[in-house]
Amino acid sequence: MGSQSDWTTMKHASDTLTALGVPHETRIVSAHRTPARMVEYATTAQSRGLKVVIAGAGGAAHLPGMVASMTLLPVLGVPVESHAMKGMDSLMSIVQMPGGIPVGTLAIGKAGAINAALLAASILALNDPDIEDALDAWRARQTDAVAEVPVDSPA
Ligand code: RP5
Repeated sequence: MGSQSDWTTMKHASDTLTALGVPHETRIVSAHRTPARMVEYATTAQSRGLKVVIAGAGGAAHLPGMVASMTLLPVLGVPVESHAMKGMDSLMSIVQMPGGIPVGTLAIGKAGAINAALLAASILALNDPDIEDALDAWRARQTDAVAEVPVDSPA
């Protein structure tokens, strides 16, 4: 993620990966404030054994696209909700990649962070039956949690 301030959102990706038993690391890597760290992170990600990168950033969110330009790993982008534009700036910055360098872009905020983790797990599950089983169980729990009849919320 691009900043400590992104962690509130990106923690949902980390928590989802943990729930699925997917080993992962969490790092602050800013395209603007720590460009050398970003280059080091992106250019060594594959050789360190990473399989998928989830990059969350807000505002002029260059991080996912810049990382994608420096690795062949799949990069999933999470637009973090900004104060000024409610994350529309983040979304447009991440989703509108010119043809040639793809970033798989998720929804703004918490939903995008959770779905980035689930999509990363789906990619890993292609070659990992344990993660496939964990995804199956996660979906089943989600289904079981949906009531058939709505109830009133407490006032
Ligand atoms: C981006 O700027 C980060 O991804 C963050 O979403 C945004 C604001 O960062 P802070 O000013 O809160 O550190 O680079």
